[in-house]
Amino acid sequence: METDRKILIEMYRKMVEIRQFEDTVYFMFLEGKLPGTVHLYQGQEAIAAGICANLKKEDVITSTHRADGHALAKGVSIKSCMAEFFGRITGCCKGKGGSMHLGDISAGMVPAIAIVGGGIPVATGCALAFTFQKKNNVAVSFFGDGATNEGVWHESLNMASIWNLPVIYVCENNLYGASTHITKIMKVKNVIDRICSYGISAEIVDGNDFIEVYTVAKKAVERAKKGEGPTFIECKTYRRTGHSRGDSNAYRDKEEEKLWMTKDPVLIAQNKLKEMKILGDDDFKKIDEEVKKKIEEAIEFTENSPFPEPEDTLRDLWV
Ligand SMILES: Cc1ncc(C[n+]2csc(CCOP(=O)(O)OP(=O)(O)O)c2C)c(N)n1
Ligand SMILES: [Mg+2]
Repeated sequence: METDRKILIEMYRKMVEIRQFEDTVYFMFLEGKLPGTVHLYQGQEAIAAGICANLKKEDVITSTHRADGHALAKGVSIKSCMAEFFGRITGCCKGKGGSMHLGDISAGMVPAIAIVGGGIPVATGCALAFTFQKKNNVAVSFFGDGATNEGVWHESLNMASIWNLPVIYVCENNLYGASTHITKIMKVKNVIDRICSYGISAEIVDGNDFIEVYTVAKKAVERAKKGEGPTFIECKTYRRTGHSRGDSNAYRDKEEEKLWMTKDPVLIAQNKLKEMKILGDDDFKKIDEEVKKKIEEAIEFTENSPFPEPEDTLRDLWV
């Protein structure tokens, strides 16, 4: 029970870290200080936190253009994520990747791939490698609903199924691929309705509820580690912000938006933790302040870090 308490508190802390990290970088983006673009993960924090709470450092994840939530939840440090966003040499990819390529192999995160669906075969390959190496680890692929229209998604799932690979496919169904609503590109109601063709164990979960995500992921990790093969988890969720940059979501149905805005995963987590008498308002305030301090330290660290030199461009390349 004490372990459960600790896990729940740690998951909540991760969600707050992601939320505050993003509030900060978005503010700096609007101030014109952040180069490039930004794809916020706001509204989906319970998924990264709930899944990664079940993973060991040696388990690996792959991610997407919306990568910071996955990175922070998997244990890539706030400092190295912040520095990477700002292209500094102290970033997790030495400033060469930016927000869409966050990752750190030493933390068990393959640098994110922004090509939609790109991380799916990589996670499948990592799972295959674990079986060759006789390692009892699991690979997790995070991707959006849009990625399930890519051919490589279907090919990877079939291969993982026939070879019984220790891989977990986590579809974050936020109802949109950029500005396109899911109903315009998929005739079936749920993404898991597509899974029956692969014979993979699949489940739908409320992606805004960290405990539900955690519980389903726990089962999936146990199955994979017992050699029972892949699991597909469809997390129903919603982007609280635009797709990227200054997207105002003008294309979204206002009623749909209003409904989902009432389901803030951070508030849901607070209410659950209060109901379970695990944390109260003072604890939330304390966690907020502790995280705020870490974010401020990360900004200072970033601002004091140099940019890569032109000659670094050709370093760390595999040619
Ligand atoms: C192969 C490919 N096609 C198109 C794009 C442009 N693009 C970037 S993100 C995105 C939408 C992806 O939607 P989804 O997979 O649901 O992820 P979400 O943005 O909702 O997290 C698109 C079309 C891309 N990066 N890669
Ligand atoms: Mg989507």
